[in-house]
Amino acid sequence: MHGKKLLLGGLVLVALVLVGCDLASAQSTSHTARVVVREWAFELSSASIPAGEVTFQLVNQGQAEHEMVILKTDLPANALKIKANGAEVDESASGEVMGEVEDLGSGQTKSVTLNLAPGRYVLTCNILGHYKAGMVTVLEVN
Ligand SMILES: [Cu+2]
Repeated sequence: MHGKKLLLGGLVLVALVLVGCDLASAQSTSHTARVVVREWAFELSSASIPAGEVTFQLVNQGQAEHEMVILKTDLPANALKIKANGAEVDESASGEVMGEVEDLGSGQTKSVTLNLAPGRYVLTCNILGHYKAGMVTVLEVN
């Protein structure tokens, strides 16, 4: 009789440990990508990030105002579709717009949290002329 109680107690303990592991892995699906923005580049803290909840923390270390548009696309970073004005990316023709951070003034920090599926994403600044000046980079989500 006493042995059965011990066995039951052991099973409860194992169940609690398993639940604890589940909670820990759920929390680890949230990740942060730090992005330094300046003329004329994006510097990502990492070129790839696990799928799930991704928080982009942007800091504008440049002098001009910038923005960041996140596109899901397989186009090469230097071959996005350009609007008729020749100076802006045609966002919807280039891919799926996942989100953006606008009006990031010099010295400002802003963040956006997105739920990203595995795939290839391109980050660009779509202020007139900024994409062509080099403000584009690729993020792999896996
Ligand atoms: Cu810009």
